[in-house]
Amino acid sequence: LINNYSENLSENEYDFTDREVEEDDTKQSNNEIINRTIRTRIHSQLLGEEIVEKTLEKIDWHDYELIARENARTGLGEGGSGVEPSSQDRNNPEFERLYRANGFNAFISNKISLDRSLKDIRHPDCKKRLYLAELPTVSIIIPVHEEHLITLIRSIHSILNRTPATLLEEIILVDDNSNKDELKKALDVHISNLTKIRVIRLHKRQGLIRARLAGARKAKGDILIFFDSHIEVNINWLPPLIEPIALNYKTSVCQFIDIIKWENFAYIAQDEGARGAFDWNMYYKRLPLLSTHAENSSEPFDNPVMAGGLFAISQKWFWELGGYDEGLEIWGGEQYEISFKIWQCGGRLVDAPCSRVGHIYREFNPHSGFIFNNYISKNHKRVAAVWMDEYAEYIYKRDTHMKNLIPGNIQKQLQLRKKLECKSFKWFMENVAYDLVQNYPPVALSPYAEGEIRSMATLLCIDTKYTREHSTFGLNRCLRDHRDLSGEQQFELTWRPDIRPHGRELCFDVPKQDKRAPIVLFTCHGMRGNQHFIYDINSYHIRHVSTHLCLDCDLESKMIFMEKCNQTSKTQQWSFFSYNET
Ligand code: UD2
Ligand code: MN
Repeated sequence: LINNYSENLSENEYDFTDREVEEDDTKQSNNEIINRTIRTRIHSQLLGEEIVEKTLEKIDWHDYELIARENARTGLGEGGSGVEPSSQDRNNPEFERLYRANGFNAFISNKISLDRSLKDIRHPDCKKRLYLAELPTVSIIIPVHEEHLITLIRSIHSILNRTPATLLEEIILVDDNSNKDELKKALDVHISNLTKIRVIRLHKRQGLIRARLAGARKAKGDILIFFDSHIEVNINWLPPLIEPIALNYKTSVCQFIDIIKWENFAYIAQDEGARGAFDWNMYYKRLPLLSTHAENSSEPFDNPVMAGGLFAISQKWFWELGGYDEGLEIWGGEQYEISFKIWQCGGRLVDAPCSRVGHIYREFNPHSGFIFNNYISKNHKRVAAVWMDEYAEYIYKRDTHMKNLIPGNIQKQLQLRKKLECKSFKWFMENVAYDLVQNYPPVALSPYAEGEIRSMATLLCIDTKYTREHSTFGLNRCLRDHRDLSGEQQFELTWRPDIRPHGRELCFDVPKQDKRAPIVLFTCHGMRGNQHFIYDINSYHIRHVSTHLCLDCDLESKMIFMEKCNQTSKTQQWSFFSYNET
């Protein structure tokens, strides 16, 4: 493996120096606080006061030599093209293993150069734009938990190759207690030896939020940039991202996030921009661009809520905002916390169309791990309780369980909100996310049922195994009885009413009315039809409304399907882990 990538590494123009892997102490020492205070003073001179833009020199930051070199590259995946798996690939046991372990086709990633070129898909105006000649320095912070090594190294290469060296203070990789030997070894030996790269190791899994905090505490750059470990930055991504911050340190900036397809690593645009938002189940959603943006489409525009993974913020503003809430666990919710804080406490969040970064959106999350610990809901509860005022009620009405969830100690966050004299959530909803309610109405309905769906005849559970759209699925041993298993057995019978694996927008769908009609996963449309199910608590039937068929299973093959309803058939009886009659 080392041989595989060391060749590529030496192509890199950065030299190697000895470095030690730093151990994290999670707590800050006094010295660090003093250091930060001194640094902060320097920052406020550098970034603090509004600078009059006109008087400052602007330059063309494009690296034309690099662009020419990249254009000349040929090979698999070059120019951001996709690499289709061959049938031989698919039959290789490693292909499936790497997919399961990562939630993307890491087998394909291994075939693509660490320095592959991308296609310049920016708005044409971006090619002509100039940015301040003097820009602040950046520290890039990347949390890493059991990530695929080659993909991580490609992320680092893309940063080192496409970032002006004068602006890059460092890349800080925070290893969130990964267990993979090859990953740990590569981080310790090869990666931490690269100039400008620092590795911090956490000895207990902290989750991505506290991992980012641990990185931020060590950062020396004026600006913090947070990334995931499976990204590729595109041409001239940095200057447009940080110029708005240089002009006002309370502005935080998000890149346009492009898609690196999990199937074949093709680099494609997600769309030509949208504004971030959420619905009242706290799922991240997007709002249309405003018409005012059309004439100025390469100009940064206001964004109510960031996607979470990729953004830039000045050190000074980040710490004035208290960093992230340390009580947020593992994954999720932090994008809302930081976005609400930025806006409500007097800052601004914008998207910069000329700064583009690709991200692999996984097909499923392979590390969700302990599904019995509902940390995502708890994170959302903390954010709602601190920042959302009376609007939190909409969430609680949707999900009664959220109302009773205890958020833990939030005194520090409440005090911060008071100290910074932050504005109300009503202000945010009326001035920043003013079209959110119209797009995502807070219909006050909670799921009818949620949790595992257990067959009373077999005592087995329905398991969708993070499978993709159009796939069928069947029964498996229940995770609740066998915690060593992996699988996807948490479902919701939503108010629409449809049945979906928790946190995914795929629904049980009955496309045909045959005998033993199959059930497949299909993108949720919320229009009832083929996705309309009800649960009858008296007969324990799960009934498909339009076909009048009942969910049934085969004792032998463990398949599930739809069959004519039969009151006495035990194979048609199902228990939902929880059921609300409201
Ligand atoms: C999306 C965001 C992510 C974060 C998350 C919600 C984008 C593109 N990505 O994540 O940044 O906001 O939603 O919280 O907007 N990791 C750890 N420890 C853990 C779990 C994850 O260090 O316990 C790392 C992981 O290696 C990765 C990063 O955190 O580098 C984000 O995790 P992900 O890529 O699994 O999550 P994703 O893309 O769904
Ligand atoms: Mn990610």
